[in-house]
Amino acid sequence: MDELSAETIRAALRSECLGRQVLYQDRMDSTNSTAASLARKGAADGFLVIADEQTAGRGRLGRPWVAPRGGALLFSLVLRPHDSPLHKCPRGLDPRRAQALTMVCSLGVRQAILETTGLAAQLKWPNDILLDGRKAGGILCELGLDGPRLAYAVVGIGLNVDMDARALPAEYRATSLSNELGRHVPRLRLLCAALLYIEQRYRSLLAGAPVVEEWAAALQTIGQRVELSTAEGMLEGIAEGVDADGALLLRLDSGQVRPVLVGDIAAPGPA
Ligand code: BT5
Repeated sequence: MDELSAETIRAALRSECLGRQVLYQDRMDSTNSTAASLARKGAADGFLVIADEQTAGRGRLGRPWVAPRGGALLFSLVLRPHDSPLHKCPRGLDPRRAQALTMVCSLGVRQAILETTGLAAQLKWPNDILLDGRKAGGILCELGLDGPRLAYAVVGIGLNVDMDARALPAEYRATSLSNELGRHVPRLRLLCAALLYIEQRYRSLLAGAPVVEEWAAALQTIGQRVELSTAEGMLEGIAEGVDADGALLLRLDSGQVRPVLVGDIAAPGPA
């Protein structure tokens, strides 16, 4: 287990903005909750909140995020697209396009995993990071709105790095980088690479470049028959692609194509 601290992180940073301000604690309830409360008090774009252990880590829709102390990367970034030193973007980001922030983070983490370990992670719509078909990480993007405008976003990233994911409940179908490689994987180098590669894509997003093509190309489920659990119930069909906002385009058996922005791919459907 490698030691993380605000000092070791600052010394190893490769990014210009993300992580320049950092709050590290060995234990927090949830880095997303702490980051959101700091954002409400004015924390700047790129503020990093990171912990060795969470007592109430969460995923989407109130689901738990569980990780043993010290073996995972558990961090959140405060992002303020309308007020970023990386690129002047006074119009900010339309909250309806906020899935782009999840795309930026998953692609950055994927590149960091490749650079530091040689492993090629797959992404699963909408927010999973997979290794060999098992879940190694997830992203939780939460928004702070000021009327119709995005005041801030908090993107939280949980990644199973140096831990035995077989100790997690079997139904998670989880793995970790160290499980896949059969060796110890230090977290600090991976964290700093992730911040750099997230920042590069975040900067392009602020400059108006679309990230959706790169994201769609990294998604593992496109072209497959899937079962999708949504607020309206289960839907089944072929995952044909994603639209510019990141909604999954599901071709139903009726031939109709339905965009779904919020949901989970429950299982690959019958062939
Ligand atoms: C996610 O949600 O995948 C987003 C997870 C984000 C976690 C980070 S950690 C830092 C920051 N602070 C927080 O409090 N959260 C963020 P979702 O798609 O809803 O998936 C949640 C599901 O993943 C759970 O219901 C479990 O089935 C599974 N799961 C929980 N812990 C896991 C782990 N360590 N590895 C793999 N799967 C896990």
